[in-house]
Amino acid sequence: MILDILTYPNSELHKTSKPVQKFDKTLHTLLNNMAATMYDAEGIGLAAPQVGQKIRVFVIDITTEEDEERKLYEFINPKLSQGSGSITFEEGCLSVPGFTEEVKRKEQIKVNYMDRFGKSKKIEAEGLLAVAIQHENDHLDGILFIEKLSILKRRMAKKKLAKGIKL
Ligand code: Y12
Ligand code: CO
Repeated sequence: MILDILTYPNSELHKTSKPVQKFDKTLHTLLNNMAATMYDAEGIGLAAPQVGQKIRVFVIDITTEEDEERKLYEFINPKLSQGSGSITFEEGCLSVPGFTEEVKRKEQIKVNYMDRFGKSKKIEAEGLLAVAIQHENDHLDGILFIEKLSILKRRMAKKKLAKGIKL
């Protein structure tokens, strides 16, 4: 099922999400629907608050048409640690349609998280995957990528988004 994606300036996008406690059918259905919604919208990442669910869950698939297989990541209750290096990447977000801007983030990160069955997992990510994880993890804390811009760029972005002008 394809879910509705909340878009800026919906205030629900600025709320903090709660950890998942039940790893049940309801969670599995949400994860399946989030992946379907992300693929349908041609995105590479989607967090639960973007579809109106304030729980600490996100999905990511950074594979391209050149890759032989799709690799869908499901992160539940993620905890990011030991970031190193820095990377600047032109980011976009399904909740901020038609707007992209460069954001500086950690180049390498370590993540502890759970899978859909509640099993603890660990991953070391770098490059685009690390950027995607940090972007989606910010959604769980109610932070959009436009909040990471310099004050000047953020002010310009918010003005343009308010006027509905695409950059
Ligand atoms: C690097 C940077 C950002 C992320 C977070 C996930 N971001 C997305 O999945 C963005 C998707 C997106 C898709 C759009 O639609 C199409 O391309 C058809 C789009 O275009 C418009 O809104 C007009 C913008 C963003 C992970 C890694
Ligand atoms: Co986003």
